[in-house]
Amino acid sequence: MSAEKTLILVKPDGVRRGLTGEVISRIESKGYSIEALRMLNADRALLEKHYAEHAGKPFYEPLVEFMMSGPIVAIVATGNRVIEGFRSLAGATDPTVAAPGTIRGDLARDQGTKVVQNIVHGSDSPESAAREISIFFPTN
Ligand code: DAT
Ligand code: MG
Repeated sequence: MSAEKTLILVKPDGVRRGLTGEVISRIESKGYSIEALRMLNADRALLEKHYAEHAGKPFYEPLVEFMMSGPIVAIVATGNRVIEGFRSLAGATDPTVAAPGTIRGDLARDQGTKVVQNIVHGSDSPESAAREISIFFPTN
């Protein structure tokens, strides 16, 4: 059986703050493998595809703007149950209540912005992982 894959993003706040290495280190320290990695400036069309499930929500436009505010790093990580495992490493969406020990709990906080800035994205199901990987790594 081939190992599961997930799509991880280091968001613009993570890249700006020099936390890309820290995020990669936590992925690798947990024992997952990095299969692909690229830094990019995401455009609106790409982000609208990636965040289609959130279209129409009050934080949608701020989310797209935030994700265009600087470079991001897209990563495909692999390993058994990596989707669930990375979500656990990332912690809760709201960094104020994300558990200490998680990426969001240790490295992020409420910045008073319309959209939550929380360092990382991780796919939440095999279906979203496949869809999101094809958006960021169209040739994989
Ligand atoms: P997650 O990134 O934990 O999967 P999500 O998919 O529900 O969370 O939302 C995508 C991003 O949008 C999330 O990382 C931060 C932001 N966000 C989510 N809910 C929000 C809210 N109620 N207010 C502001 N920003 C929010
Ligand atoms: Mg999500």
